[in-house]
Amino acid sequence: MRVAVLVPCHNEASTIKRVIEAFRLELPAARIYVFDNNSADETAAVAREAGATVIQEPRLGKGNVVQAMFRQVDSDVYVMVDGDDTYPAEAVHRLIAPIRAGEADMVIGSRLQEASKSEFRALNRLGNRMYLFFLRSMFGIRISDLLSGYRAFSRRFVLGTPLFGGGFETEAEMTIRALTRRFRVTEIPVDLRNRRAGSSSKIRIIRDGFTILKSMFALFRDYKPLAFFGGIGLVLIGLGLIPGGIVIADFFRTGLILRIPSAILAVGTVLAGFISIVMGVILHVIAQRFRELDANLQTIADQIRRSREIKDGPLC
Ligand SMILES: Nc1nc2c(ncn2[C@@H]2O[C@H](COP(=O)(O)OP(=O)(O)OP(=O)(O)O)[C@@H](O)[C@H]2O)c(=O)[nH]1
Ligand SMILES: [Mg+2]
Repeated sequence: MRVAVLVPCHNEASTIKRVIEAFRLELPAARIYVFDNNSADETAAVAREAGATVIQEPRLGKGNVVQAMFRQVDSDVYVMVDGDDTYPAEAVHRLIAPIRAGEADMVIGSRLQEASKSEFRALNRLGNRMYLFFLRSMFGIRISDLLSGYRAFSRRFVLGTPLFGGGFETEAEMTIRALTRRFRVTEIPVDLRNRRAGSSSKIRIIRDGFTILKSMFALFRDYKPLAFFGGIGLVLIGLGLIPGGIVIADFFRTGLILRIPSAILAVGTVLAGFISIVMGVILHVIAQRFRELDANLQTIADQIRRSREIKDGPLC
């Protein structure tokens, strides 16, 4: 089975050599790809010298690079790891084992499981907790690390998962798409190291934090439209009942509609709420139909792959 190690990099010249050497030691037969994103330092040259295949991606952003990786690299097992030397290469065997055994389509190297001894900055730990809370409330998904940059994928997942997020929302996007589209996802604990002195973080907490949240809400709207628009509808109806209740109380007391503006506001808000709920129902039915279509397409792709395997030997 071919294994490809994919390393997204933006200005990681100080650490990339160590990452390549560590993975070469663990997986001597694997091909290591460094996807360089307009680095201003020597990342590409250092990576090439260390024996990696360097591919340039002109569109800045980790998500853009992940999309390029999924399109350009052909392998049976894929490992994605940051170029900042914070993830342990020794854990890669445990990471790819479920993919090799055909038991999972995505394995997340979780930095936040109980068994993980991770050096986490307090703000990052808090941010991760918040995202896990949103993930659980919106999608009912319970995992321990939504944003880990250390993962293994099956060929089936890489070929069958369209990604659109261009930046640091890419990990959240791939996790949510995988789980809502019923790919098999498992987690294994890994220990995160702090960045070494001289290497600097690319994440901008506020900006990237909002992008991740925005992308989670967009996926919630797309995959759970009834909960999204139905929720908005119920809130609107609830708000409309405040002026509406007053107008109705007046009516029962006096037999007259005394507050015309309140009555108009109540009718408008309650109607908007109903429209939102109806929209949610329509989109839910459409999404359900697309889910069936998606499942059928995956079955067809699996069958084609299986018939090729029988002809050419195992692919994945
Ligand atoms: N190709 C590419 N890689 C990027 C880009 N931005 C970040 N990366 C890489 O993505 C990986 C993760 O970025 P980090 O800055 O380590 O983000 P993080 O791991 O969430 O946070 P810290 O490790 O705490 O800094 C690193 O290998 C970066 O070099 C980008 O625009 N293009
Ligand atoms: Mg990092």
